[in-house]
Amino acid sequence: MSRSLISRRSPFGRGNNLSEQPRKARPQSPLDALGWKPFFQQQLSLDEYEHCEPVRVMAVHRNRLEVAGESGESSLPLESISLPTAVELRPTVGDWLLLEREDGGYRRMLERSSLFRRMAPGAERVQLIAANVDSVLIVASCNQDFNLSRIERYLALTRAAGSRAYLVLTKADLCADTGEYLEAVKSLRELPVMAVNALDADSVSSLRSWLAPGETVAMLGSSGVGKSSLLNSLSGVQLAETSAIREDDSKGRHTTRHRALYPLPGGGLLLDSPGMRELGLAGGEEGVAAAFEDIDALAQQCRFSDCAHDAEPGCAVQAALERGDLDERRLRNWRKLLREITRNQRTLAEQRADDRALGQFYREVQGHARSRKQGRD
Ligand SMILES: Nc1nc2c(ncn2[C@@H]2O[C@H](COP(=O)(O)OP(=O)(O)OP(=O)(O)O)[C@@H](O)[C@H]2O)c(=O)[nH]1
Ligand SMILES: [Mg+2]
Ligand SMILES: [Zn+2]
Repeated sequence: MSRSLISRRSPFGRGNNLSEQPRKARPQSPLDALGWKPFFQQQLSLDEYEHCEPVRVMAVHRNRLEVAGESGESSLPLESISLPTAVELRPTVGDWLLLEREDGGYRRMLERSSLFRRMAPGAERVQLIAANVDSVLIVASCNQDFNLSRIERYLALTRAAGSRAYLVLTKADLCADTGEYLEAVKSLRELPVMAVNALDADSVSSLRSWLAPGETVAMLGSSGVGKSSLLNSLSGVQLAETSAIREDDSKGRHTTRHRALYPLPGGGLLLDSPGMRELGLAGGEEGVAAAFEDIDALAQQCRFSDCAHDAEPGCAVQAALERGDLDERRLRNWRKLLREITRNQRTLAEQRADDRALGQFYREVQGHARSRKQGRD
């Protein structure tokens, strides 16, 4: 692929020029501003260091990737990459790729520091959400769409990926009393929370401490909670389209269609994504354990190590429920998420076995075809 075929723009050219912003921290290189870290640098061989340019995947489209690097933004046709069959090894938003300096050709993808994935809705497959995410803004709105169990699900996913989590409660301006929402999220323990008006630049500026320069921050939240509005207010530019929610149930209209990573003027990169109606957990019991530390700790005090926490004698979980120390809804959600993980892992294991069998079948067919051909020659 020739470089001249590639359109080059500044990754910061969409109205938010990083160099124009006053900054307290030490000046960053363009690569640092895109989230480049020693973790990635260390993976380069001497040859790659000399001959390759690292670029970050800013957006994924049907047949091309939008990437950004030291020399600006470009488009990388997917056909120029030999994509591995395993979904988890394919480039997703946030990934770092090495391209040949000479001709822009694809060399390889770098190892990830974190990976967000989910069960693809309606399919027995894993779908990648984003890679190399440092922290997550879980976004929920102070209206009838607020759902504590959904927030717990996002939290489990975030903890499983090993990323930091923050909770942003939007639409504080439309809500008579944010107190009840703040009270409700207290059960989530170690989760820092802020209530904002996502349409107001002053109000969202309080989130900047969670968006340090070079940090990659994803947003998880259902449609209509104000993810794109947050992005627009934080960047000071209308980067993403937004649209009004439905009046009857406060649900959104799935306005954002693509995942994309946006560098913010004060540093930090924000990932805007479509509201995900279904966010099936593809794995990560440890994420659930971390998001439900209280229940996990109780479960370890049960008399029987295989306690199902139903009616067993000496069950610490049931005892906490009776004392009123544990919310029944929270316990139900914990069980539900763990059951879901077990079910999905079984499905994925069967799927992988099927894939392997199919691969073997194709190899055998090819082998037969070759030996028949050799017999004829
Ligand atoms: N008053 C007020 N309106 C808000 C706030 N946040 C979002 N909105 C409005 O809510 C609607 C939905 O906001 P979006 O930013 O499009 O929501 P989204 O999360 O990006 O939705 P999807 O792209 O569908 O996932 C828009 O009409 C916004 O103007 C807020 O804090 N206060
Ligand atoms: Mg949106
Ligand atoms: Zn028990």
